Amino acid sequence: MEIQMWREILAPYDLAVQELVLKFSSLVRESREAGKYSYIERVDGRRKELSSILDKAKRKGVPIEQVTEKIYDIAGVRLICEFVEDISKVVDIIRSRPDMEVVSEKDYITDEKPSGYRSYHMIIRYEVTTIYGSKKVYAEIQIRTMAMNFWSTIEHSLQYKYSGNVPDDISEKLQMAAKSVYNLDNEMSLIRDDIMMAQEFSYGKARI
Ligand code: 0O2
Repeated sequence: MEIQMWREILAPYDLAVQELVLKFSSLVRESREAGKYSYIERVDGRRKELSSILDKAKRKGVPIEQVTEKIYDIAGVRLICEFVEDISKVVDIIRSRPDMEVVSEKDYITDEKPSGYRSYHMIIRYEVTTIYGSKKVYAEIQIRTMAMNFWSTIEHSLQYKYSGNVPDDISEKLQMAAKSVYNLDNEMSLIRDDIMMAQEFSYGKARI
């Protein structure tokens, strides 16, 4: 397909990422300005590069004409939480939003992947309007703790470095590190109430 054609296809996804990042960042800001603990600590977003979309389509046997219907993470947003308990709160917030239609959910926190990967994934349908008109696109929202994010970022870059064939000894070390991440999240949960109170106190003093 031609470059202009891809621009038209991908424009709604670029806009969806921008809008979703803005909406979730606003939730963080509003909570803090109201002196309330924010269940979301940080928001990231990206539109998948065309080369990665084409790679994924090939890997999954999806014809090029069907990428927008069969690849759900062309628009991707990542919500980073401080504590595991915050993740279900964020999931509830998303489920209750009228502008985000939840299509499917994957709980890799209860059912950790064999690699050690843990994260909560939601696929949503989200409507945007560009110069080409209105369109509902799929977007993937990944929700995870800071510790889970640290692990998955390192693991992802190793997968990239070794082109998906990470040596066994490194995979084993990653699995051990994943257990440490699990333990760290549990230990941090023990002091969650104290940290929440301290944060509400400091945000409560914020300026208008
Ligand atoms: P990238 O480069 O991050 O975009 P499916 O639901 O099976 O049809 P998919 O997309 O494989 O399709 O689903 P899944 O398993 O929910 O994975 C979606 C995304 O989650 C991946 O996107 C990764 O971002 C992340 N992910 C899944 N498994 C792992 C893992 O073992 N390690 C890390 N670090 N991330 C993982 P992409 O397109 O694979 O990659």
